Amino acid sequence: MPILDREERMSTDERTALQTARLRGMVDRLLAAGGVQARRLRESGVDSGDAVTLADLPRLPTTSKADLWDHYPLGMLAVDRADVTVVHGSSGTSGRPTLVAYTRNDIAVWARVMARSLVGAGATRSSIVHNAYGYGLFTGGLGVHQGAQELGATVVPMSGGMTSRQIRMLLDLRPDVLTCTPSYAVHLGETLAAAGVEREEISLRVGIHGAEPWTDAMRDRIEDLLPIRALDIYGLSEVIGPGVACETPDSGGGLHVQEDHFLTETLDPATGEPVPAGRAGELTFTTVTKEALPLLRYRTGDLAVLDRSPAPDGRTNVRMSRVVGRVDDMLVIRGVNVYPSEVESVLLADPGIGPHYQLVVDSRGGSPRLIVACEARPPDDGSPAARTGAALRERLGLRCEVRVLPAGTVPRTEVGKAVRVVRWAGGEAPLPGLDP
Ligand code: DLL
Repeated sequence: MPILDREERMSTDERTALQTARLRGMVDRLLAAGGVQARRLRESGVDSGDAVTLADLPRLPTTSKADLWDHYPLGMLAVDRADVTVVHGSSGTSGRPTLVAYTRNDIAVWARVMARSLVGAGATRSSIVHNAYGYGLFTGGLGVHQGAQELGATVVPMSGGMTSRQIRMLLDLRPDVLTCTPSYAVHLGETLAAAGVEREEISLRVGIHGAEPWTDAMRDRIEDLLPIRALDIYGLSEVIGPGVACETPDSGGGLHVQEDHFLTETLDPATGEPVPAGRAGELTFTTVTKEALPLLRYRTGDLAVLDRSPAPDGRTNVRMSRVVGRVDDMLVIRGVNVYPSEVESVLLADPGIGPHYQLVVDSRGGSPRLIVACEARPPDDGSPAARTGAALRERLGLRCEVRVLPAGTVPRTEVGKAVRVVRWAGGEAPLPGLDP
């Protein structure tokens, strides 16, 4: 399988030299820009990028979403406002928007890392990319779009929603690459099946799915519904958008991080210290080539494991595992820590349960309980609730209530990110059929 750029297969020495030079340049740019990051650098004793090495990284100051909020909307720019060509953002799970800015060169870097992801997935100039990530402030739609154009592929800018029109385009244009959230891939697959379209009639060969957490169990479900290899892509607006890291069919089960642009660390969320190799930590990126909004050691809140061993596909950059959870996503139910992804793995391992689910944290009675709302998958053998309840108890050490609801009850997300956790503090049930 081809590799787009030499930077993806550099030797450690070559990459270290490139990263060091870029880190020094970034530190100088931040100091010259004179904002909050410059102040923190000076406070930590750094007055110039000159002598900084990669080994110094753990001692440099960090940034977080709170900094972007404190300087909302665009107070952390490191360039003249006139050099900003595009603004993107995300609404975030808390509903509080974060805005990010790009120069012309930032957009070129983004298009390139996204093109690397597409090539890694097997796309070529002849590919037709059906892009069902949302277009707009969200980075998914336009990010993938620019990457496909950089590659010279044909992109179909579907955006999210209007599923019947998507089906029509899938059948008429015969794309080989599908880009959308994993939950929307399921929805498309089910809609195609419901329309009586046979697997053999579907032209898609690979799917590039991200923007929300998903599991290997969900991958199996997507690959059952569609004749594709379903690959994971990771990214976030603050760092650049989709294309920070992407899986390839033979990356050996990890996502290659484009670490010539994004220096990657995993930190203990509690202490901020680097975690030992092989342990999950908070992904932290330093955007060494970004111009408009360079972020030093940006703490993402996403938890993953890094692997620096050589990958079977010949790429030498670091691999991250799937995101296993978020620092702020962990539910604490009667003293037990639960990550939604862990529930997804157990739930979807049961062939009798469909891929749509929501975790309802019911705190009406004081001490919260976890209700797992899901749907049966045909042929319904009548026992998935009891089986899955037992499996969840075994895996999480927590008794949860599994409610198998009628097909179609769990809301489908056609636009944006799937909502997996809902709170029930009082009043009406968040889903029909939960009241006993
Ligand atoms: O979701 C960028 C993106 C678009 C990535 C399309 C992949 C595909 P934001 O809206 O800023 O950017 O949200 C970023 O989404 O911090 C993670 O918590 C989550 N996330 C993104 N990709 C994955 C993934 C885009 N593959 C936030 N697995 C991140 C799990 C993901 N979580």
